[in-house]
Amino acid sequence: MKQCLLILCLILGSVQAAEVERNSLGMAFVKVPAGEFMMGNDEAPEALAAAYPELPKERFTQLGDEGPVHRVRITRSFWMGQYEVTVGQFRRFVEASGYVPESIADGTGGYGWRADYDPATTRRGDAFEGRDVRYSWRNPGFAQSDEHPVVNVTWNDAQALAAWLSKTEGKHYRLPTEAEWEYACRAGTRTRYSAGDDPKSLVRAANVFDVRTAKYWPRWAPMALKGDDGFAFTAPVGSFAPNAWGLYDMHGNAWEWVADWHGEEYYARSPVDDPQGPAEGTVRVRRGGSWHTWPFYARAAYRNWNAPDTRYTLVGIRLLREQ
Ligand SMILES: [Ca+2]
Ligand SMILES: [Ca+2]
Repeated sequence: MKQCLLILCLILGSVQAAEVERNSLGMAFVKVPAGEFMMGNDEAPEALAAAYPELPKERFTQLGDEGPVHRVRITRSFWMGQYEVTVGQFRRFVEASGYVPESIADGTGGYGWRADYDPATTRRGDAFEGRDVRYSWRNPGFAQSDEHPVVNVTWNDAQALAAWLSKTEGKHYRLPTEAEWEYACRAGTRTRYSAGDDPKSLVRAANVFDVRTAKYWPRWAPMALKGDDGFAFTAPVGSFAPNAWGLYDMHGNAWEWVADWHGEEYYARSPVDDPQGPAEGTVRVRRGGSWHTWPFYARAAYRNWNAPDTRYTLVGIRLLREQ
Protein backbone atom coordinates (compact mmCIF):
# COMPACT_ATOMS: atom_id res chain seq x y z
CA MET A 1 0.00 0.00 0.00
CA LYS A 2 2.78 2.39 0.94
CA GLN A 3 4.53 1.48 -2.27
CA CYS A 4 1.35 2.21 -4.26
CA LEU A 5 1.03 5.61 -2.60
CA LEU A 6 4.64 6.38 -3.39
CA ILE A 7 4.14 5.47 -7.05
CA LEU A 8 0.93 7.52 -7.18
CA CYS A 9 2.78 10.51 -5.70
CA LEU A 10 5.54 10.10 -8.26
CA ILE A 11 3.01 9.99 -11.11
CA LEU A 12 1.12 13.02 -9.79
CA GLY A 13 4.41 14.78 -9.22
CA SER A 14 5.47 14.32 -12.85
CA VAL A 15 2.12 15.59 -14.13
CA GLN A 16 2.17 18.58 -11.79
CA ALA A 17 5.69 19.38 -12.97
CA ALA A 18 4.10 20.97 -16.05
CA GLU A 19 3.64 24.69 -15.40
CA VAL A 20 -0.05 25.52 -16.02
CA GLU A 21 -1.91 28.84 -16.12
CA ARG A 22 -5.62 29.55 -16.66
CA ASN A 23 -7.08 32.47 -18.57
CA SER A 24 -10.30 34.48 -18.27
CA LEU A 25 -12.34 31.85 -20.16
CA GLY A 26 -10.99 29.04 -17.98
CA MET A 27 -8.61 27.69 -20.64
CA ALA A 28 -5.50 26.01 -19.24
CA PHE A 29 -2.11 26.67 -20.86
CA VAL A 30 1.07 24.64 -20.40
CA LYS A 31 4.52 26.22 -20.62
CA VAL A 32 6.43 24.66 -23.52
CA PRO A 33 10.18 25.35 -23.53
CA ALA A 34 12.15 26.56 -26.53
CA GLY A 35 14.04 23.75 -28.25
CA GLU A 36 14.76 21.78 -31.38
CA PHE A 37 13.15 18.81 -33.07
CA MET A 38 13.05 16.89 -36.32
CA MET A 39 9.82 17.74 -38.15
CA GLY A 40 8.03 15.52 -40.66
CA ASN A 41 8.08 11.90 -41.67
CA ASP A 42 10.33 9.92 -43.99
CA GLU A 43 9.13 6.37 -43.37
CA ALA A 44 9.21 4.19 -46.47
CA PRO A 45 5.80 3.27 -47.95
CA GLU A 46 6.68 -0.40 -47.33
CA ALA A 47 7.16 0.21 -43.60
CA LEU A 48 3.84 2.04 -43.40
CA ALA A 49 2.09 -0.67 -45.41
CA ALA A 50 3.34 -3.25 -42.90
CA ALA A 51 2.11 -1.17 -39.97
CA TYR A 52 -1.29 -0.37 -41.51
CA PRO A 53 -2.15 -3.51 -43.56
CA GLU A 54 -5.84 -2.53 -43.66
CA LEU A 55 -5.18 0.45 -45.97
CA PRO A 56 -4.79 0.29 -49.77
CA LYS A 57 -1.11 0.59 -50.78
CA GLU A 58 -1.58 3.77 -52.84
CA ARG A 59 -2.38 5.63 -49.61
CA PHE A 60 1.29 5.43 -48.61
CA THR A 61 2.54 7.18 -51.72
CA GLN A 62 0.37 10.25 -51.10
CA LEU A 63 2.43 11.66 -48.24
CA GLY A 64 4.91 13.83 -50.17
CA ASP A 65 4.17 16.88 -48.06
CA GLU A 66 5.38 15.11 -44.87
CA GLY A 67 8.97 15.21 -46.08
CA PRO A 68 11.76 15.84 -46.11
CA VAL A 69 12.34 15.45 -42.39
CA HIS A 70 14.10 18.65 -41.36
CA ARG A 71 15.51 20.26 -38.26
CA VAL A 72 13.36 22.98 -36.68
CA ARG A 73 14.35 25.28 -33.86
CA ILE A 74 11.62 26.86 -31.76
CA THR A 75 13.51 29.87 -30.43
CA ARG A 76 10.99 31.10 -27.85
CA SER A 77 9.10 29.26 -25.16
CA PHE A 78 5.32 29.57 -25.37
CA TRP A 79 2.10 28.61 -23.59
CA MET A 80 0.17 25.89 -25.41
CA GLY A 81 -3.50 25.20 -24.75
CA GLN A 82 -3.48 22.11 -22.56
CA TYR A 83 -6.78 21.00 -24.12
CA GLU A 84 -8.80 21.74 -27.21
CA VAL A 85 -11.11 24.75 -26.82
CA THR A 86 -14.34 23.43 -25.31
CA VAL A 87 -17.97 24.11 -26.17
CA GLY A 88 -18.37 25.91 -22.82
CA GLN A 89 -15.35 28.15 -23.39
CA PHE A 90 -16.47 28.99 -26.92
CA ARG A 91 -19.95 29.83 -25.62
CA ARG A 92 -18.51 32.20 -23.01
CA PHE A 93 -16.50 33.87 -25.79
CA VAL A 94 -19.57 34.26 -28.02
CA GLU A 95 -21.67 35.64 -25.17
CA ALA A 96 -19.03 38.07 -23.93
CA SER A 97 -17.89 39.32 -27.34
CA GLY A 98 -21.08 39.30 -29.42
CA TYR A 99 -19.12 37.50 -32.16
CA VAL A 100 -21.29 35.58 -34.62
CA PRO A 101 -19.52 32.39 -35.73
CA GLU A 102 -19.09 32.05 -39.46
CA SER A 103 -21.54 29.17 -40.00
CA ILE A 104 -24.31 31.37 -38.58
CA ALA A 105 -23.12 34.70 -40.02
CA ASP A 106 -23.02 33.41 -43.61
CA GLY A 107 -26.38 31.69 -43.27
CA THR A 108 -25.21 28.33 -44.62
CA GLY A 109 -24.83 26.45 -41.33
CA GLY A 110 -22.55 23.56 -40.49
CA TYR A 111 -22.46 19.77 -40.69
CA GLY A 112 -24.03 17.22 -38.43
CA TRP A 113 -24.68 13.61 -37.65
CA ARG A 114 -28.20 12.22 -37.89
CA ALA A 115 -29.04 8.59 -37.16
CA ASP A 116 -31.21 8.19 -40.26
CA TYR A 117 -28.99 10.15 -42.65
CA ASP A 118 -27.75 8.04 -45.57
CA PRO A 119 -24.59 9.30 -47.36
CA ALA A 120 -25.61 7.30 -50.46
CA THR A 121 -28.58 9.62 -50.97
CA THR A 122 -26.38 12.69 -51.43
CA ARG A 123 -24.35 13.80 -54.42
CA ARG A 124 -21.18 14.27 -52.37
CA GLY A 125 -21.54 11.02 -50.42
CA ASP A 126 -20.35 12.86 -47.32
CA ALA A 127 -20.32 11.04 -43.99
CA PHE A 128 -22.29 13.92 -42.45
CA GLU A 129 -25.32 15.95 -43.39
CA GLY A 130 -24.74 19.54 -44.46
CA ARG A 131 -24.23 22.26 -44.87
CA ASP A 132 -27.48 22.88 -43.09
CA VAL A 133 -28.53 25.75 -40.82
CA ARG A 134 -29.70 23.29 -38.19
CA TYR A 135 -26.01 22.55 -37.52
CA SER A 136 -23.40 24.89 -36.04
CA TRP A 137 -20.86 25.00 -33.20
CA ARG A 138 -23.89 24.60 -30.91
CA ASN A 139 -25.08 21.44 -32.60
CA PRO A 140 -23.04 18.89 -34.55
CA GLY A 141 -25.93 16.40 -34.36
CA PHE A 142 -24.42 14.24 -31.62
CA ALA A 143 -24.56 15.02 -27.90
CA GLN A 144 -21.89 17.30 -26.45
CA SER A 145 -21.52 18.78 -22.98
CA ASP A 146 -19.64 21.99 -22.18
CA GLU A 147 -16.50 19.86 -21.65
CA HIS A 148 -16.39 18.50 -25.20
CA PRO A 149 -14.23 20.12 -27.90
CA VAL A 150 -16.09 22.73 -29.94
CA VAL A 151 -16.39 21.69 -33.61
CA ASN A 152 -18.03 23.20 -36.71
CA VAL A 153 -15.74 26.21 -36.17
CA THR A 154 -13.73 27.80 -38.96
CA TRP A 155 -10.14 29.03 -39.12
CA ASN A 156 -11.62 32.52 -39.23
CA ASP A 157 -13.59 31.79 -36.02
CA ALA A 158 -10.29 30.79 -34.38
CA GLN A 159 -8.77 34.11 -35.45
CA ALA A 160 -11.71 35.97 -33.91
CA LEU A 161 -11.39 34.07 -30.64
CA ALA A 162 -7.63 34.74 -30.43
CA ALA A 163 -8.07 38.43 -31.29
CA TRP A 164 -10.80 38.92 -28.68
CA LEU A 165 -8.78 37.18 -25.95
CA SER A 166 -5.69 39.22 -26.87
CA LYS A 167 -7.63 42.48 -26.66
CA THR A 168 -9.48 41.55 -23.47
CA GLU A 169 -6.48 40.23 -21.56
CA GLY A 170 -3.69 42.35 -23.04
CA LYS A 171 -1.75 39.20 -23.97
CA HIS A 172 -1.01 37.75 -27.38
CA TYR A 173 -3.10 34.73 -28.34
CA ARG A 174 -2.98 33.03 -31.72
CA LEU A 175 -3.11 29.65 -33.41
CA PRO A 176 0.15 27.72 -33.12
CA THR A 177 2.30 27.58 -36.23
CA GLU A 178 2.41 24.14 -37.82
CA ALA A 179 5.97 23.70 -36.46
CA GLU A 180 4.96 24.70 -32.93
CA TRP A 181 2.05 22.29 -33.14
CA GLU A 182 4.16 19.28 -34.20
CA TYR A 183 6.86 20.16 -31.66
CA ALA A 184 4.26 20.20 -28.88
CA CYS A 185 2.53 17.06 -30.17
CA ARG A 186 5.73 15.03 -30.31
CA ALA A 187 6.90 16.29 -26.89
CA GLY A 188 10.38 14.93 -27.50
CA THR A 189 9.39 11.75 -29.37
CA ARG A 190 10.13 10.70 -32.96
CA THR A 191 7.51 7.94 -33.10
CA ARG A 192 4.30 7.97 -35.16
CA TYR A 193 2.34 8.97 -32.08
CA SER A 194 3.57 10.54 -28.87
CA ALA A 195 2.57 7.24 -27.19
CA GLY A 196 4.65 5.08 -29.59
CA ASP A 197 4.71 3.65 -33.11
CA ASP A 198 1.96 1.09 -32.63
CA PRO A 199 -1.52 2.32 -33.65
CA LYS A 200 -2.86 0.33 -30.69
CA SER A 201 -0.97 2.73 -28.39
CA LEU A 202 -3.82 5.16 -29.14
CA VAL A 203 -6.42 3.18 -27.17
CA ARG A 204 -5.44 4.98 -23.98
CA ALA A 205 -3.92 8.08 -25.61
CA ALA A 206 -6.43 9.35 -28.18
CA ASN A 207 -10.05 9.36 -29.22
CA VAL A 208 -10.06 8.15 -32.85
CA PHE A 209 -12.21 6.06 -35.21
CA ASP A 210 -12.32 2.87 -33.14
CA VAL A 211 -14.58 -0.17 -33.04
CA ARG A 212 -17.18 1.91 -31.20
CA THR A 213 -17.28 4.60 -33.90
CA ALA A 214 -17.33 1.88 -36.56
CA LYS A 215 -20.75 0.71 -35.34
CA TYR A 216 -22.15 3.92 -36.86
CA TRP A 217 -20.07 3.74 -40.08
CA PRO A 218 -19.76 -0.02 -40.65
CA ARG A 219 -18.38 0.39 -44.18
CA TRP A 220 -15.13 1.73 -42.67
CA ALA A 221 -14.92 -0.85 -39.87
CA PRO A 222 -11.79 -2.48 -41.39
CA MET A 223 -9.91 0.85 -41.02
CA ALA A 224 -10.90 1.33 -37.37
CA LEU A 225 -8.50 1.22 -34.45
CA LYS A 226 -8.40 -2.40 -33.28
CA GLY A 227 -9.75 -1.60 -29.87
CA ASP A 228 -12.43 0.25 -27.92
CA ASP A 229 -11.38 3.72 -26.74
CA GLY A 230 -14.73 4.29 -25.04
CA PHE A 231 -16.10 7.05 -27.30
CA ALA A 232 -18.09 6.77 -30.53
CA PHE A 233 -18.20 10.57 -31.00
CA THR A 234 -16.21 13.37 -29.30
CA ALA A 235 -14.93 12.82 -25.75
CA PRO A 236 -14.77 15.40 -22.96
CA VAL A 237 -11.33 17.02 -23.36
CA GLY A 238 -8.65 15.41 -21.20
CA SER A 239 -10.30 11.98 -21.15
CA PHE A 240 -7.11 10.28 -22.38
CA ALA A 241 -3.51 10.17 -21.14
CA PRO A 242 -1.49 13.35 -21.78
CA ASN A 243 1.78 13.41 -23.71
CA ALA A 244 5.15 13.86 -21.97
CA TRP A 245 4.64 17.64 -21.77
CA GLY A 246 1.21 17.42 -20.16
CA LEU A 247 -0.84 18.18 -23.32
CA TYR A 248 -4.09 16.28 -23.96
CA ASP A 249 -5.79 15.14 -27.18
CA MET A 250 -3.06 16.37 -29.55
CA HIS A 251 -3.89 13.13 -31.35
CA GLY A 252 -7.59 12.68 -32.03
CA ASN A 253 -10.84 14.07 -30.61
CA ALA A 254 -10.96 17.22 -32.80
CA TRP A 255 -8.64 18.21 -35.65
CA GLU A 256 -6.87 21.43 -34.73
CA TRP A 257 -6.49 24.41 -37.02
CA VAL A 258 -2.95 25.80 -37.15
CA ALA A 259 -1.83 29.20 -38.42
CA ASP A 260 -0.02 28.13 -41.61
CA TRP A 261 -1.06 28.02 -45.22
CA HIS A 262 -0.47 24.55 -46.62
CA GLY A 263 2.43 24.16 -49.04
CA GLU A 264 3.08 20.76 -50.63
CA GLU A 265 6.81 21.52 -51.08
CA TYR A 266 7.31 23.76 -48.07
CA TYR A 267 9.40 21.41 -45.92
CA ALA A 268 12.17 21.39 -48.56
CA ARG A 269 12.71 25.14 -48.10
CA SER A 270 11.52 25.66 -44.53
CA PRO A 271 13.84 27.88 -42.46
CA VAL A 272 15.34 26.25 -39.36
CA ASP A 273 14.22 28.96 -36.95
CA ASP A 274 10.50 29.35 -36.19
CA PRO A 275 9.05 28.44 -39.62
CA GLN A 276 5.81 30.28 -40.37
CA GLY A 277 4.65 28.35 -43.45
CA PRO A 278 4.29 29.68 -47.00
CA ALA A 279 3.66 33.42 -47.40
CA GLU A 280 0.46 32.71 -49.32
CA GLY A 281 -1.89 29.90 -50.13
CA THR A 282 -5.52 28.90 -50.42
CA VAL A 283 -5.94 26.34 -47.64
CA ARG A 284 -4.99 26.30 -43.95
CA VAL A 285 -3.47 23.28 -42.27
CA ARG A 286 -5.22 21.20 -39.63
CA ARG A 287 -3.46 18.61 -37.50
CA GLY A 288 -3.77 15.59 -35.25
CA GLY A 289 -6.82 13.72 -36.54
CA SER A 290 -10.16 13.43 -34.82
CA TRP A 291 -12.72 11.12 -33.24
CA HIS A 292 -13.71 10.15 -36.82
CA THR A 293 -10.15 9.65 -38.12
CA TRP A 294 -8.45 6.32 -38.84
CA PRO A 295 -5.25 5.84 -36.81
CA PHE A 296 -3.04 6.27 -39.90
CA TYR A 297 -4.23 9.87 -40.32
CA ALA A 298 -3.83 10.72 -36.64
CA ARG A 299 -0.01 10.44 -36.85
CA ALA A 300 2.08 13.34 -35.51
CA ALA A 301 3.47 14.09 -38.99
CA TYR A 302 0.23 13.91 -40.96
CA ARG A 303 -0.99 17.13 -42.57
CA ASN A 304 -4.43 17.93 -43.84
CA TRP A 305 -6.01 21.21 -44.88
CA ASN A 306 -9.16 23.13 -45.71
CA ALA A 307 -10.26 26.56 -46.83
CA PRO A 308 -10.33 29.01 -43.91
CA ASP A 309 -14.14 29.17 -43.95
CA THR A 310 -14.55 25.40 -43.68
CA ARG A 311 -16.64 24.20 -40.75
CA TYR A 312 -17.04 20.52 -40.02
CA THR A 313 -18.03 18.04 -37.34
CA LEU A 314 -14.39 16.98 -36.85
CA VAL A 315 -12.49 20.27 -36.74
CA GLY A 316 -11.83 22.37 -33.64
CA ILE A 317 -9.32 24.76 -32.10
CA ARG A 318 -6.33 24.78 -29.78
CA LEU A 319 -4.83 28.18 -28.96
CA LEU A 320 -1.32 29.31 -28.13
CA ARG A 321 -0.46 32.23 -25.85
CA GLU A 322 2.85 33.90 -26.43
CA GLN A 323 5.34 34.17 -23.61
CA1 LIG B 1 -13.38 6.76 -30.48
CA1 LIG C 1 -7.05 17.05 -31.09
